[in-house]
Amino acid sequence: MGYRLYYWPTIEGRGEFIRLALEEVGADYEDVGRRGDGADFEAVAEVLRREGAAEIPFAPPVLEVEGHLIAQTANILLFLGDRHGLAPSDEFGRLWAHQLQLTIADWVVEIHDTHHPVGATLYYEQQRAASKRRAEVFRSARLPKWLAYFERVLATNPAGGDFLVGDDLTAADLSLFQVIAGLRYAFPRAMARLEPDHPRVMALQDRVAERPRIGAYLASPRRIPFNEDGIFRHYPELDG
Ligand SMILES: N[C@@H](CCC(=O)N[C@@H](CS)C(=O)NCC(=O)O)C(=O)O
Repeated sequence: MGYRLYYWPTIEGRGEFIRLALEEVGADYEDVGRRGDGADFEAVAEVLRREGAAEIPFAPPVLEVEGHLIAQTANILLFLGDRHGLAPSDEFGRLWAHQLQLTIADWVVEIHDTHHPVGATLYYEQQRAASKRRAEVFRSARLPKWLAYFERVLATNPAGGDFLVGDDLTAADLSLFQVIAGLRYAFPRAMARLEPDHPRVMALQDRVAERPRIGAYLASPRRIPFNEDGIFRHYPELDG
């Protein structure tokens, strides 16, 4: 089955949560924004105004499958998880994994807002002072709270805590991996300070990176390097 992923060509962004899931299951997919035909941004923008689409997406990432357009990162991962064994099969396990996915989505918004506290339509340079305040609060209060939460989820998993849910990988594990990788890029000093207190989260990080398909993907040109246009941006003045 072939999928089409629509996401902005130059950043990992929220598209990366989908790419990691597609790569882990070895899915056949086209990353439309990155096909290199010179119309990459336009190809992604087109899907948002597609004539005759039954489901109109508000924003990318969008996954096209069998003529349907699925949007909202957590929703796409709910679909892929069910289809490709990246989710528990029982009702409450499935809801729990999805709950964690939605929680990660909330975290991602907070991370984004450290460099865009006033609004997404202004450049970072236009909201520097507010970013500094926001990032301070994020680093001192919110980041420790988020990390402690996921450490606790792993510690209390009755199946042992190698993964967030049950005893097997879910899309939520892949997404947590991406958030930690991004935080290490964006806030290296804060993360160096906090990581030792969260050994289970960091062990999961290594476990995901060592998975054969994920490892191959991370080493490939398909993995876009972090940069200062995406969600996880390294501005030294926001770290500490
Ligand atoms: N809640 C949505 C957010 C989607 C979103 O904000 N997409 C960004 C890129 S990461 C975008 O292009 N937004 C355009 C806009 O909000 O106008 C999700 O999780 O997928």
